[in-house]
Amino acid sequence: MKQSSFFDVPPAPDAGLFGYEYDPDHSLVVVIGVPWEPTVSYGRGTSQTPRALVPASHQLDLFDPLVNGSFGACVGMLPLNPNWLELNDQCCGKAAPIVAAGGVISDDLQSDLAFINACSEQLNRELKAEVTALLDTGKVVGILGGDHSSPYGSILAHFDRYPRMGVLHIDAHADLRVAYEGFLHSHASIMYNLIHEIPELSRLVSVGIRDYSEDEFRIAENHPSIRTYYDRDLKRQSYRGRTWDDVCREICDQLPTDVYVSFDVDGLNQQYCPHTGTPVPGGLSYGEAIHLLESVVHSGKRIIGFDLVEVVPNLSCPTDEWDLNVGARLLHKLCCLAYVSRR
Ligand SMILES: [Mn+2]
Repeated sequence: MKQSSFFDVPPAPDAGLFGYEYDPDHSLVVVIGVPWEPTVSYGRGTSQTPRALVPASHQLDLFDPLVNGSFGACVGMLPLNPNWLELNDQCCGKAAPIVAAGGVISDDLQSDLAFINACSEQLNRELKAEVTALLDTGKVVGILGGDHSSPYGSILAHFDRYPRMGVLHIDAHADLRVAYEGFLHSHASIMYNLIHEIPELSRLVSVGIRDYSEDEFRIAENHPSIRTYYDRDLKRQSYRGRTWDDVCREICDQLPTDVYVSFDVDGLNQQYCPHTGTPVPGGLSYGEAIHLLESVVHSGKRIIGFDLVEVVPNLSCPTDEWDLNVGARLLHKLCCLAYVSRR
């Protein structure tokens, strides 16, 4: 199913992401949906997004000035892995009492916790293998979560391919917690796990951070690879007259040439993600986030891979597509920038 270039006809309701189907010969940018949220600690629903965002993406106009063309036929999303859907359902059922216990794991919860941790490791292993195979054929790969634990295997696969890469991490949260609530691969632990699994990671630049523990603050301040742009500092600089463009130049200067973008939608102000699971006041505007991402490419760096996580549809009112609309636009922009980076 192709979007028509000549008529303003929307894609069929069952068409793929942005109206296109995955085609191994023509899809240069491949999106993998990871419907995963066992470790979500507050509002749920992000595992629905890989399925729900696809029809919402049909609303977009696909012209992008950076691509200088209608960008869509080069993107394809793989069918959702039915085993991951099944594993997520099993794990979410077992996780609920653990989350409710606030991480105080009684003996009768230990086996369920071990099961969830094993499933997280299975997902990471399988995703890493799948992404590695796609990178081997020259594809650019983006992950659509799911919670912020879902892209872990993909980040590891990208590091194997691009060992000098740095990570640009947009988020309200530092995600430097150690096994939050007992989950080794918690959505709140992904950056902690990353810097420990890859001590040679050259740079982790986190932007928009405004909800973090003292331990996370100490880790961020003391780790030689981490640079954190706290939301309160960004706001103060803005109030004192520093331009966002100037801040973006500084952030880009902190990054190596190869940049992996990990974008938690709650890094944005909640007006752009009203149903995300762990909202925090403050955050980037949509325009600031887009300018930052475009600045990475304009500064001569390459976005070599990405993930978009923690987008949550309005489950109580499915006709309200705002969260998905914003998510689809962010995903499209990330696909465009990764595609432009590839040339
Ligand atoms: Mn977050």
